[in-house]
Amino acid sequence: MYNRILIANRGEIALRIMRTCMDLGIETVAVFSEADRGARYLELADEKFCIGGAKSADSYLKIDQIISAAEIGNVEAVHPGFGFLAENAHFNEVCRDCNIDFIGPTPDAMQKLGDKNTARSMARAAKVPVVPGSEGLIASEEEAVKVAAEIGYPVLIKATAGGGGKGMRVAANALSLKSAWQQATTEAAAAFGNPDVYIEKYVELPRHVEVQVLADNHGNVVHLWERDCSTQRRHQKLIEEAPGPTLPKHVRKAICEAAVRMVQNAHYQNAGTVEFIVDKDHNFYFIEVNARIQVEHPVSEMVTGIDLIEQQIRVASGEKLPFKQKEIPCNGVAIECRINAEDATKNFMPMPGRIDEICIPGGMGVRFDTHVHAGYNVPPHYDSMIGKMIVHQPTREQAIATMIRCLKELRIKGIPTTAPFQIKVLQHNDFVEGKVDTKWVERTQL
Ligand code: MV4
Repeated sequence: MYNRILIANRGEIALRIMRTCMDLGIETVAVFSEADRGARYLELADEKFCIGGAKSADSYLKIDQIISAAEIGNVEAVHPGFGFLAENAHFNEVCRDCNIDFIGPTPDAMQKLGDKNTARSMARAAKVPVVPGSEGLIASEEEAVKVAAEIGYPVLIKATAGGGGKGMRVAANALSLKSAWQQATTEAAAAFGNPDVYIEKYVELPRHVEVQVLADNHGNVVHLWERDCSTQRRHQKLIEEAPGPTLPKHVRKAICEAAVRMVQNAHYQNAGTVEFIVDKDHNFYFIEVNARIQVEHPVSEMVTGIDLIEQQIRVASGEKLPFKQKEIPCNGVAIECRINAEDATKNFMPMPGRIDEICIPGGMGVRFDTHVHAGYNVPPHYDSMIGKMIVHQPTREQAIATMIRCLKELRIKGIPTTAPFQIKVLQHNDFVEGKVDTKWVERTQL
């Protein structure tokens, strides 16, 4: 087990990692930008280093600065959290070259799975269902038209270096496909430095279901069941829950087993998420692997009783998984609401600023992961999430009721948040009946 770990992140996930490290008796080294100087969570670290200016590019994305902090801080491992450098294979490699463990997959697995077309081929090889589409990359608009004619419209053009919805274009017919291909490749080259795209049949109004997986360095792989993340707006998740509310038992079993096969074949190690879309007939299709711990990992922790950050650290240090698949339950229902400093009445405009007062809910099955406090200034430089309300109850009905109570009890004075909007979603019949797909928020007047 490690003695000292550097946390290459900020905010609630940095505090989340610190807490598990402290529970395990592991010292922590924190890094912070000028914008985060003085943040209260930093006081919990055994040592902290300023790594640069407020802009992410000047601090949390500065590999040399973070490595310097790791060297001076004399750490054995780095936990990247999510976002920033969490899926940067080069950073992963630099850590290992400097004899610092990267708490995550190998650079090779990260690199391969980061290329979405390669990941798709790996899924096929693992007999994981993929959306009907091109065998490989599409080199011209003529080839795009040919492939689309075979799979049928509408089709989705995806950037192989994209992910999370970035670099996607829908085309309803051959004419629009030609311009969509041009736009997609130009946009991908500009955004990712890689113009390569592939094509898939567009699955209308899918649900977004993802499977949490955990693999050690000894060939053992388990899943921690699935999460439904369909309640999202423009690819920004708002509410996540475990287990998925609409999956029949046989589909849950199949999708979780497919995720395990994918991870085994990819020689993936540590925590990861295998993401699927599920159509109205419960057909599921592989989309991508997220090679990091995710924002919504707490809902999987609540229903399984497993501390995922602890297991990430143990696995990275070479330990074997301490449980077999049959020992991992899925108890009750957990729901997470991301509390963002945004004004839902103003098109979810980010509203950074000072939190004058905050009252955090509690009670049976209530968890609020946050780094903010009264007097905290929400900086404008990073994403707008200021905390995550998580509830865990025996049934989905109870979990929804407790979440609504908590969102009402939550008092944050000084900035608007998404809580009032999420109350409306949780009270809506479609949500209660599990009829929310990935476009529901955008088409429903709340
Ligand atoms: C799709 C899809 C429908 N058909 N692929 C979105 C980003 C990445 N996670 C994969 N995504 C999707 N891939 C096919 N062939 C629907 C999504 C999707 C989505 C698409 C548009 C708007 C919001 C979305 C939310 C989740 C998934």
